[in-house]
Amino acid sequence: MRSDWRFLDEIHDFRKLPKDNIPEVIFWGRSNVGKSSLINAVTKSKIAKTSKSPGRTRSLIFFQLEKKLRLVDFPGYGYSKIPKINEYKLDKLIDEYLRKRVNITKFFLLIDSRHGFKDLDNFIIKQLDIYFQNKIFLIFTKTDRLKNSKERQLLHDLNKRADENFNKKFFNTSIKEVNTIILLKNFLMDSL
Ligand SMILES: Nc1nc2c(ncn2[C@@H]2O[C@H](COP(=O)(O)OP(=O)(O)OP(=O)(O)O)[C@@H](O)[C@H]2O)c(=O)[nH]1
Ligand SMILES: [Mg+2]
Repeated sequence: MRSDWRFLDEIHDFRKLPKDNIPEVIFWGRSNVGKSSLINAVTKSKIAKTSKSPGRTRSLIFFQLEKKLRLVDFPGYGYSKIPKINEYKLDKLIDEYLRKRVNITKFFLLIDSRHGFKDLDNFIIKQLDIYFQNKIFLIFTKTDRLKNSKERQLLHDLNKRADENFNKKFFNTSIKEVNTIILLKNFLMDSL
């Protein structure tokens, strides 16, 4: 099936955001957690730029399905090697987007299934919860990299925490396991 997703825009300035109210779904999480890769997987395309090294996405990048739905590829957090002056501008843009954007419908927060929740993840979930409580969903990424039963147990523990501590619906994904992507995609399409 042909994918009708396309790159829409790369935004560095709040005033340049798309003016319409098409629903927006955000992908956020630490640098290198797999946000851009997951966007490519669910859109069955290569519209998002991915990289082996962290800090690839440094703006808000919008992808759009017809006039129905947008995905927003967020810059990763927790990567310290980026000049502070650039990061200040980016933080301001993210802050303003989160405070003022009215058409945010879902918020996917990605956690690397091998590394679990870090302090910054916990902090961000808590902050987002204030405004977006029912719109936040957790995604544990790169599950193909869990090699033994001990590592699978860690994922089980993370799932339990997502449910019991954070009270969030969650997904376990691997861009190499198509069934995990289909589940996420179906859920995403419910935003339509
Ligand atoms: N094995 C495996 N590797 C993955 C998976 N998802 C992403 N990766 C790899 O992880 C690396 C980072 O992926 P990106 O999608 O660029 O990560 P990102 O979160 O967009 O990173 P930033 O834009 O820097 O914040 C790349 O080398 C991907 O190929 C997965 O499900 N399994
Ligand atoms: Mg990226």
